[in-house]
Amino acid sequence: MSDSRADLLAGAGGLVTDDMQSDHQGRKALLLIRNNEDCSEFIALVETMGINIVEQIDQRGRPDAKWFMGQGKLQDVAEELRSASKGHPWFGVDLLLLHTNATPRQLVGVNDAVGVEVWDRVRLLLSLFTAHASSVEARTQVRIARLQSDRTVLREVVNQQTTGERAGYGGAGQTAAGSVLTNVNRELTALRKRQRKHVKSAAERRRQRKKHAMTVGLAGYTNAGKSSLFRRLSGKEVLVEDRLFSTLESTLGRLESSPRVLLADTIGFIDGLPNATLEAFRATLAEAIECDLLLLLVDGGDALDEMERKLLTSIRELTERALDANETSIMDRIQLVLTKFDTIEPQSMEHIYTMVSEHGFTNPLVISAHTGHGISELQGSILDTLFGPKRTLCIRNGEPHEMADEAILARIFDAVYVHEHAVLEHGIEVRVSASDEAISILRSNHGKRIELK
Ligand SMILES: Nc1nc2c(ncn2[C@@H]2O[C@H](COP(=O)(O)OP(=O)(O)OP(=O)(O)O)[C@@H](O)[C@H]2O)c(=O)[nH]1
Ligand SMILES: [Mg+2]
Repeated sequence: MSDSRADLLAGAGGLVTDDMQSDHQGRKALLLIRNNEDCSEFIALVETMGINIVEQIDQRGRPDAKWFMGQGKLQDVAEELRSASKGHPWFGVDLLLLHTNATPRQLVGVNDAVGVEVWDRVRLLLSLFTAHASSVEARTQVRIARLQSDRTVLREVVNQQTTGERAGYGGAGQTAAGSVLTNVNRELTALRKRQRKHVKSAAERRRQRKKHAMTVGLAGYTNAGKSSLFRRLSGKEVLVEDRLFSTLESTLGRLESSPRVLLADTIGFIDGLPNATLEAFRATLAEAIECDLLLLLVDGGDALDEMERKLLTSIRELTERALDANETSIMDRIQLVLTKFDTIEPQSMEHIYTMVSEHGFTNPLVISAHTGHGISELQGSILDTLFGPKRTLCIRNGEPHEMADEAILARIFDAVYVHEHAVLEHGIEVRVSASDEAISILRSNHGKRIELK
């Protein structure tokens, strides 16, 4: 980043709108907390990025509308930061973290007071997404989300300059922050246009695919084990890591045992992402949500209240997204899957079943992508839901003037899901997954030639 840009942004709530700043490994940060709130997830996110929190500073009381902390406390922090010399634990700290979502006014206020970059929860997530985004598509959606968020901060700065709360007017009538805002708006328009085009062609591809295959979406809180299950079921290599938001885009693969079934792995959910930010990821989520069956994954190794929090966040996100798409039936298409069975204490199983059934999930499946526990049951259940129960049909040899056995077999292939078939002396035996309805249609078309065993 050029010096002039850095100067310019130094007064803009600590925004660094440049893409350059995507590696935060090794940075040192302070974490400001109000009222001793639980920050474990926030800290896990920070650690995922390789940032080192050198101290947590907690203060009781209502968050201040401008300074987040009490003004005196914040000034003390700023003073100590400025004077920290070599040997002081705060030496080299160039990032201040606020554990929760702050208003643009607070971000600007705190940045003005301390003079280093300030991230609240949303800015932390956006930085993490930026660091993990590897494809063009993921980078575009993350950039849109970032610019949208930057824009609210820039607007606050411009607003303060217009009302005279802060200096900023140069000669040309527009403030420096104002011209950055103009650029941000311009870039957003261009990126949105590109994304709209992409969304349109992705939707068309989805529509085409649906003609030939059934789709199963994998959804759940970040780190629930979606990609691990995807890999197990499809055999396709995807990134699996013990970090939050390894996956930022969707990947499609075929169910290894049943190529007519497509699987979609996608980005996970998390608490505290405002709708405007999530909006940028909607197209990615659509890949998994617009499916015939949705597997909702919940990490079985979590503590019960943590599991419930993540389950509720996932349900909320799914229903909101579905409502956006004018769909009300999403809950009917969800199968709950408890993952990481190998990490679940046997005595907790009963409590887990009780908790999930309180939220309407009476038949959760339990799996481990690591040990393979429950995987074949899950595959069976997927086929059962999509095509109907597994059963055996027998095509009886016909008279010479009747339809050939092979022609009937071809009809069966078209109508239901065929696992295998064998030619026997008296006809052809076919193992299928099929609904009662599909079977009765076949039988009414082919009379006594098709027998249900
Ligand atoms: N012990 C155990 N660990 C698992 C199992 N399945 C997944 N994990 C681990 O959980 C972590 C997250 O797994 P992923 O498959 O990347 O989870 P994800 O839901 O795709 O995560 P994001 O894409 O980051 O949202 C990894 O460290 C996996 O090795 C399991 O069955 N048992
Ligand atoms: Mg993943």
